[in-house]
Amino acid sequence: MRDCAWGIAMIAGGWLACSHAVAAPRTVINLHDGWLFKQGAQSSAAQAGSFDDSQWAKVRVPHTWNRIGNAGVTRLPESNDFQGEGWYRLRFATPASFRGNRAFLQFDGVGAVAEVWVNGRHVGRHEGAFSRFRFDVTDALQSQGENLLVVKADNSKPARGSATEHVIPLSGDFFIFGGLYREVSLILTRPVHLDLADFGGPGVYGRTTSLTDEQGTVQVTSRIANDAATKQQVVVASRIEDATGRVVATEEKRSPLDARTTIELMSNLRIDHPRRWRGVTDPYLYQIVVALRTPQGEVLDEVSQPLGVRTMRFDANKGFFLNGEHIMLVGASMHQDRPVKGWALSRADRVQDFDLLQEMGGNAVRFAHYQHDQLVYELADARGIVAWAEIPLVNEVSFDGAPASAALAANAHQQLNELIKQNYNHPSIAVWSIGNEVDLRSTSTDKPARAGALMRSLDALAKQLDPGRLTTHADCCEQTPVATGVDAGKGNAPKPRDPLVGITDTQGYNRYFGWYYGKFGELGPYLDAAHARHPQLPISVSEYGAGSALSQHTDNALGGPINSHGRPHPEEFQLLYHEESWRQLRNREYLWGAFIWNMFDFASQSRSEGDLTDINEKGMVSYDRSVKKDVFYFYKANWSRTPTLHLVGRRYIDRAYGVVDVKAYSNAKEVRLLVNRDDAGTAPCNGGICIWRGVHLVRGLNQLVASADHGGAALSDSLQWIYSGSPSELRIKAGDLSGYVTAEGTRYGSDNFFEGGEGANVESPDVPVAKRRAIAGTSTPELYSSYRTGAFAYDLPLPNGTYLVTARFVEPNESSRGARVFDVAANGRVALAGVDPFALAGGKLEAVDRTFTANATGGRLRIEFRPQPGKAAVLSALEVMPAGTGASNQKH
Ligand code: GCB
Repeated sequence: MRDCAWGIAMIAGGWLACSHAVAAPRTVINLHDGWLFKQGAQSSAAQAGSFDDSQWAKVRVPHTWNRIGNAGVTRLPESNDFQGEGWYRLRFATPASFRGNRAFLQFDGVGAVAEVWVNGRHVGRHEGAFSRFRFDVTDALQSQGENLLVVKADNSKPARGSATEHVIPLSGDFFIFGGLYREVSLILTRPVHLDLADFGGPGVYGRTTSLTDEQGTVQVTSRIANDAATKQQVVVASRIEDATGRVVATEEKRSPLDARTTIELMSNLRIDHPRRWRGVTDPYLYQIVVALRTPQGEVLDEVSQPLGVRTMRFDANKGFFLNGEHIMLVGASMHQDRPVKGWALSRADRVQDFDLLQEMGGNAVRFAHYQHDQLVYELADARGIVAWAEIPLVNEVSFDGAPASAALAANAHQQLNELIKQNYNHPSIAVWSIGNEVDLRSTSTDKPARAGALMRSLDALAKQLDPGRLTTHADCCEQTPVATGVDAGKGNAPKPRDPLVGITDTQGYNRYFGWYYGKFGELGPYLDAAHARHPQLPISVSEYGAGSALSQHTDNALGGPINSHGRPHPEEFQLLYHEESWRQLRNREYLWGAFIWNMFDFASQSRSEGDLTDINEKGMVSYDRSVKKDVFYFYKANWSRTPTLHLVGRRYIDRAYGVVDVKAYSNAKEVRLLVNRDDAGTAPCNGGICIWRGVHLVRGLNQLVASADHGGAALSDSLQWIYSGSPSELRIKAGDLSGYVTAEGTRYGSDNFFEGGEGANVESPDVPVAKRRAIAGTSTPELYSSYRTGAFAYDLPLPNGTYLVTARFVEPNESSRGARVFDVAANGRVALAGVDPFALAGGKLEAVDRTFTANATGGRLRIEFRPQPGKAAVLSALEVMPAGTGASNQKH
């Protein structure tokens, strides 16, 4: 297929032009410019020529009217989350080369339902926001002169009675942008041409049917359409070209074509000593070229498609094999959006996304949760990135838990047909995914999930369309209790949920231990149990991830509970999550892949998290791609072969504590650290992590420089931190990831230096602010809003000397004296005996402080909280100041 050069589609007077328009057998004219746009429903008059569009906005396609996702904790006024109709009108001239030819309009993606009129005539409707579709407009076009193209795009929120009622996805954790957000083009062909009406596919489909080092056989199926009113003779010349354009295999067939028919013709082409597509090692591509000619030799049409010859195999115990060689697929999922532009991305945007994935060392990508632009599959082919392609069957198959309606099932089938037909030839694609978390909705409502029948029919369709690839699906909920809390409250019986794991050939598990539920360490054992439950099923981790806000930091990511659906989301928590998760994934050889959720922060209207609004911030890279988060370098150190050294803590500059653990991510064996030019020692790097414990900062600016030798390459990295505290003072907000600054400017750091116990909040973040119980007896209730509980100790780094230690308590839960009693010991000697916060304060949720004196020796002061048997100590904050500086306010 030959395209017009980009950007030359319009010339003066609105006539379309193309650099080689007339000579080529097929002409593709991009319709970028000259569009008029209006948001909101219009009368049907807008379909016709006489309609007054003089007030409509001039736009360029790709275009979306939506604008979602911004920095800050409130939605900016420039946001536009309108979901409904948007209308586009374009006047364009019939190209001179149209005469005697066929014309098709091609839309690469319209969010979400498109209705199209040409010169007032309705030419088609397409449901689904992600796939390419074409309409034959030959009869609607003027033979010469001006045409009017009108498109209604509708991204109404799916609901009963809405335009998207039966269009997948019914819901999802991503925004469906409205509009002509991918390319629109006009294609002119001869009446005999490769089929353009095959679910938006290229009409040419190649499949490697046998492959050895000596020879590969490629079966090429061509669909040939004769739109003429008379029978035609056609010569179908198929060839394979190598990457230099040299022809390595050919076959010609001659066939009669009845009037107005489409036929399928199969050719078998053999490549001697084929060079394989080897993923990132050698993503070698051939091209399949199919030319249609008249018996006299005139070329009628020609289509080129990528070909990569390779074998892919999934083994339930040993993972993934490319051309017989084992590789663990590691990478991330991607959505398709950016700030301001939304889904209307440029080629350069997509290239940058691949550059970033590859810089991080990814060899695989999950294109979630829907069909992406053709360009990204081409990039995956060209870069050797193994891809997971998917249809947008997400969360549920109906609004009420019933099986999918016939209309929704038909739409899911249509979108799967489109995904597979349009992307069949991309060697990078390893699996077709027929859904994501299809029964998720049932876990949070009292509805059943009857997705089994639809999933089975989709699986069968995928196999029928493409016997050469396996299917997959990303599971959320195998073993999740049914409708926890909902049914329990209502006393209803649990609602049934169809088992989904095992329907597809391979399985993905979306699991978030340590983020949404459970503990980091449960991931590996969970997967082992899943593997044991399904010993024949090749499994992957299709999602794992944690959010991170670039302006939110903590000194110890284990210091308090994470509020996964809210704020804050300290960047350091994301680091710990991934360090711990990857540790469990990397050696589980039965896993065929692990996909981080997500490569980039992305728009999701349901999110108010971290320091952002309408953004899911689990990305390795920020929404605008300007910041590679520290976690990016953790994976780079582990996955990529590029010598890597990165000091962690780039954005946590204003440090709360003067004694810190410094961390670097590197694939060097060891790294040396200088702090303010002083040697802080050489740390070994295990699993990409190099740590220097207990590094002392000076007051003011600190310069940290790390350096390493990586196979002869000298690596270095540096960062600057500021410390404005005093080394002989420590203030810690216990059980909290954020810390706290009083109105007077006294800073309590996040929980740190602790051993044992667990951080908790007095009120769970799920409790609405208005309903939270107040903490009395203090002017700084916020300081008492969290606590450490259990049996625990603090090992405080302090210069030798005598200190006043103030422990701040609140009884969060117990409602009687004696329910919680503990001693506080300093350096092994009891300093406070029989602390009972309820008794001391005279009630629950009353702040109470106790101060005592203790000595630091050998640079440390150890304070232990020792509960009576069967009870748990609590501590909300700890303040340590040199004795003689005056005790802080003591409550009660
Ligand atoms: C999931 C979903 C994905 C969400 C993600 C999250 O399991 O498949 O669409 O965005 O979790 O961040 O919660």
